[in-house]
Amino acid sequence: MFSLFYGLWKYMFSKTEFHVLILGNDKAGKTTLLEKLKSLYSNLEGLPPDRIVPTVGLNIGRIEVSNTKLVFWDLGGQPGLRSIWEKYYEEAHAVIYVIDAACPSRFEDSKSALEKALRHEDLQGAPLLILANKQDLAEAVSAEELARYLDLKKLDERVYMFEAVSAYDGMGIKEGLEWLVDAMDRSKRTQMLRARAGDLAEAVSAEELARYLDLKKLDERVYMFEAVSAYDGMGIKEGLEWLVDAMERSKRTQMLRARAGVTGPASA
Ligand SMILES: Nc1nc2c(ncn2[C@@H]2O[C@H](COP(=O)(O)OP(=O)(O)OP(=O)(O)O)[C@@H](O)[C@H]2O)c(=O)[nH]1
Ligand SMILES: [Mg+2]
Repeated sequence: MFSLFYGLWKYMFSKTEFHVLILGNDKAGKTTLLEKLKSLYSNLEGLPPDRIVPTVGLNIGRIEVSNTKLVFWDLGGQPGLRSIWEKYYEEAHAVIYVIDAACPSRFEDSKSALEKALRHEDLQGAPLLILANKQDLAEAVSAEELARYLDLKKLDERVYMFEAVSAYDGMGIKEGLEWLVDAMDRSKRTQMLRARAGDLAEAVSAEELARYLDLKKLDERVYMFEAVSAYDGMGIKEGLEWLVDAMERSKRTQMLRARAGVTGPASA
């Protein structure tokens, strides 16, 4: 039981870390958004827009929002670089998809790249925040218009939201991000990623494991189940003390000692 309570405690009070993938066409404003996020949520002054160059590799940004650590992965959006995106899908808790709302001629390209990403099974269940960026420009369409235009059929069962933002002046970014953190907190995908990372909140107790294994052959053997964590050391001392004691009392130890020519009782 202890392991379950400990797991629950750890689950509730330790800082959660989420990985957020920032995707979208080239020139949509992904890196500008990342730098703005750093300015808004950390002590770091993000790069000014005129120092930002097209992304070829990966930009990483870390911020903290209400006791939650967020790690952003910003990838290059040029068509030749999009094949790299899927390498990051498996570990991502959520996706921010950035669209240049002032450039309707590229909506179709955005839509097909997004649909392709959403079809990938490694992104199953990942909450999706679609940003209609560049709202500081007069010609930018609203979030509603962009949603109508994209008309994404595949979104039905996905947790998603459209938000109008400007990576230049910061408009809408906090609202979008708050929604995303909440969506990741509630998401089944987050549970799944935690379980895969071996989070103790998902671990069953030693008793439950023993019941599950139901080892018939153990009847005559001296044995014990112990709940442990090789990460933080929980349970390991108790298990090892029991094992030393069991070895001292064991007939097998007597037999091995006799074979090695050591005389006297096993506990000597
Ligand atoms: N007016 C305006 N321009 C923006 C905004 N966000 C980005 N830009 C401009 O759009 C261009 C592309 O921005 P980036 O952030 O490099 O775009 P990206 O999506 O990272 O592009 P890749 O790295 O090539 O995939 C730059 O000239 C930015 O200054 C915005 O909110 N408003
Ligand atoms: Mg970029």
